[in-house]
Amino acid sequence: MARGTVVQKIIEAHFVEGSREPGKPVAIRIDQTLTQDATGTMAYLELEAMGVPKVKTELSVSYVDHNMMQNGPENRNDHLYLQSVAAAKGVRFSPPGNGICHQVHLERFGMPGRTLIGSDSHTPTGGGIGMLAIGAGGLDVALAMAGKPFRIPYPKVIGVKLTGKLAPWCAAKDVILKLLSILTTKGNVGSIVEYFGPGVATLTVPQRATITNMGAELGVTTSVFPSDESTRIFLKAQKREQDFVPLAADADAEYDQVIEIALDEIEPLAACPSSPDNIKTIRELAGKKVGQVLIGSCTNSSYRDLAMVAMTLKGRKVSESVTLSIAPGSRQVLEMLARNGMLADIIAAGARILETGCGPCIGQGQSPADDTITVRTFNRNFAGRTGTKGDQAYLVSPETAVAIALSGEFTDPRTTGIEYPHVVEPEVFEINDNMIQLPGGSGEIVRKRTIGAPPVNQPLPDELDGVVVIKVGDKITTDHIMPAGIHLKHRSNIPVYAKVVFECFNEPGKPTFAERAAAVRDAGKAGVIVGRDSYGQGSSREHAAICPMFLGVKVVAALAIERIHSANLVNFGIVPLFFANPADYDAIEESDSLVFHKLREQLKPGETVRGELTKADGTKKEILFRHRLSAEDIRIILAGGMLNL
Ligand code: MIC
Ligand code: SF4
Repeated sequence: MARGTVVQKIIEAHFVEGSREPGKPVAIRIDQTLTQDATGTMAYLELEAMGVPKVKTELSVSYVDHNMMQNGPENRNDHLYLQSVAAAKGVRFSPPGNGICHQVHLERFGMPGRTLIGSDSHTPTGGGIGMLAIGAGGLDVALAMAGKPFRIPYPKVIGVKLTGKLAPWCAAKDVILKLLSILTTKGNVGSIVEYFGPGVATLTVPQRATITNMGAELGVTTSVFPSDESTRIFLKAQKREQDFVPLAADADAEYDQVIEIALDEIEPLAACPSSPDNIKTIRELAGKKVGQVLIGSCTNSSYRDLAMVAMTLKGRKVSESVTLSIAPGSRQVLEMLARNGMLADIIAAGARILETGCGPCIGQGQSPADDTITVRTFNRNFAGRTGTKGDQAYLVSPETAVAIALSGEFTDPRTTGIEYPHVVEPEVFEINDNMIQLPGGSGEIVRKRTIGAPPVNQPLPDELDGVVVIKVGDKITTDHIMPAGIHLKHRSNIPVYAKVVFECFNEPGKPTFAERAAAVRDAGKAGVIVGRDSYGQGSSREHAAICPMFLGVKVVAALAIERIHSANLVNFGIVPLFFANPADYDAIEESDSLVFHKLREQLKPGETVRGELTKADGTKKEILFRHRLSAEDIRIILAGGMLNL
């Protein structure tokens, strides 16, 4: 078992109760929370439903960065609700235009040694500054704001030892892509990645943050770097040196597993369609034509990244066969580029400048043409996430992206003949918090027509008469379950948003998933979803639990379910079960009946659950399920979800 690690030290300093045995739940005190608008409306509606007058955390910040297209009034209605509820509840508010939550939080609020939970799966970005920063569902974030501790499985710690130094044109992004090629997106649930070794000192905080950000794709609880001289320099440049504390693993620290990565052997890589762990070298892809290049997102839009892009573009021209669009991560980054002239170099080269925010990363505009390769500095390339069906999205570093933008095809940036720009990190960043709204004011909450209430579930029935509404395969992401893009604006309106659950699996001329599930519900039965490996990967969106719940789903049965999604299911009263015998996955088909007798009694920590499968032809089979529910989880599920408690 790991000892003497940074992870262990932060957990000890925040330990409330629970176990120190890997896999068993431990409750930790949460110092800071963050929310973004697409998950935040539900989180604050839930906080209101809990009757919490003021947040109890050291710091809570509400960001608007996802839903900024404002096609119709919905987005702005959300912003106004968020702004007013933040003021009333003691939460700081970062309005649209101020930047992506993770980038702004790193710049202005992150503190080494502190705990942070955020209603966004890329909250681990804060690990770059030495925080234990974890993504969670909105309800868990609301509970943390209410002063409740947060439960995680006591982690296994995967130590990643970094040696050497990155060569020119090889980037922090390539380091995390390399790690994804080793650990993949599956099978890491319950672990935390901790970086150590002499290579750590060669990376700046924004580079570390790129690595911890995309660590989310590993499916781990979070990733963390020590806090050292680089951290102090970054905080000083943000005029926050007082927030610095050093934090390092003991010299004789032990990890549960150690992976060594030699930074000097890292080369430019890409995650190929349509999974962040489908890794190839850019050398292998060289010459392939590209139609679109996008630079930005919470992974790669720091000052360093965009300054490097600007210096490479200076005096050159974007290839006529691509469009290059750039979304700076924060207003701080954009303002600095504007003041030092780099923005002009970017514009002169032919790039399209987008608003600071998530933008195309979550399918808000800039969908690629049919049959076109799109290359992005983002962290996710799940099928259809770009907004184009059948898309071919590749994920790369800004170094590789800018080389491709100039040539119009996959190009190893080391082969362009361009001298690698040496970006000098600013001694002092442009500090301008004038848009961060502090709590206070009249306390009046603005609630327009499109702001709904969080739906409430019924307690779990004892006889659960289930019907399999859908059976899906491996690696179903929350983007499959609850599409974002053009549907994102309905996040605060569950009856409308629920219509598109599993939209990508709907077939023309047949009833949609939503229609089938609602028919089962209206017949007084319970919906069952059957998944295979790694069900619920990706985002933290609790809508992937709330909307199925609204449609009457009571059970998700799979071979494996990812951490955040599983917690969201519990929070909304849906039972996450695992096939005890994986072959039973093959025995089940859509429309089969799956009945659980005395389910309330059957659900005990560590005990098997029996279900009775009846096929269309009347044949019956007993199916055994396992679960990993704690006594507390079971209490929540029996009540029909956390809000009922
Ligand atoms: C994402 O990157 O998928 C998102 C959009 O940021 C989500 C949150 C959401 O669905 O609102 C995430 O990563 O948690
Ligand atoms: Fe926004 Fe994309 Fe980051 Fe999610 S991954 S927070 S959509 S920039």
